[in-house]
Amino acid sequence: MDKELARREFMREVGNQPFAGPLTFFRQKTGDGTGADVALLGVPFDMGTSNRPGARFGPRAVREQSVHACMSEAFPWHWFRQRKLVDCGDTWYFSGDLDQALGRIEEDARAIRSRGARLLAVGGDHTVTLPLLAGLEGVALIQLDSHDDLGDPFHKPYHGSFLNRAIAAGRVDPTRSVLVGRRTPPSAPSDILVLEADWLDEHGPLAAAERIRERVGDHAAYLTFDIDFLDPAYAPGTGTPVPGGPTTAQARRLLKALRGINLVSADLVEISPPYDGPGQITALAGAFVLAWLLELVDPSCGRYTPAR
Ligand SMILES: [Mn+2]
Repeated sequence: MDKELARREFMREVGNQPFAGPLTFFRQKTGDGTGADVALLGVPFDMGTSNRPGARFGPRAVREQSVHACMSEAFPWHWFRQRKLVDCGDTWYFSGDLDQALGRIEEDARAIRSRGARLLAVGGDHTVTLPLLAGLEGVALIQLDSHDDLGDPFHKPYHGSFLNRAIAAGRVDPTRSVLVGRRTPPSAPSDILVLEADWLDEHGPLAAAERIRERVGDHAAYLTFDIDFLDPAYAPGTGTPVPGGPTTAQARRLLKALRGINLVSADLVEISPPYDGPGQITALAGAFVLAWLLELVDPSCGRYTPAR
């Protein structure tokens, strides 16, 4: 292949034209997760939303904005050429069938994990974290969220009760778990360490990361990033926005400071594109959060230095 052709091939691969071409997460190839280091899965589900719906459009919107995270050679995504990342598409279910949807999400999560890939999922409302935890036992949950999601477990599953159910099912160990960013009333007592949004504002993202590290240690951890963790000024396109939260920059510092924790899986939830602002700022923030999560979920990522 001559040099010019090789250059064009590379540019096509990394998505040099963010406005053109088919959409996958970070322009990566599609697959079922076999042979992949990290598998990305879209979960277009919003039947569990208590307020503004629309999170079913989240995975597509994040795919669209993710092209900005890999559009130039200057961006540190050379990593993508060393590690295998695949887009596993979206969980399929018959629209309107809650039980089938939860079952299918769980099947997809189990299948991807059985193929040896680390699962990184994009919702969907927060209900999806419960089935996404399938196959994991007693993980330390790191939840970045303006709500505690410990709501009434006696109704059908919805986005405000995923955590109660995950603890009851033994998938999450509350004594190793941390919630950061809450600025709504507690729903129920629990053993989870809560770093309120006011605490985060006062002490900053690096102190929060330190508390998380102390709490989680070397234990297998799962990080769930509810986009409503961010202040609605930075992420208006979400189901239940709550002002008084951190900036995207603070979220970035927090996530970068968690490098080295034993993160076995993660998700990004609650992006509702119909409520997004000009420039699709919520989905754009989400795409970059996803990229930062990718660095945490794949432990080799931070150690790779581009050869140039
Ligand atoms: Mn939530």
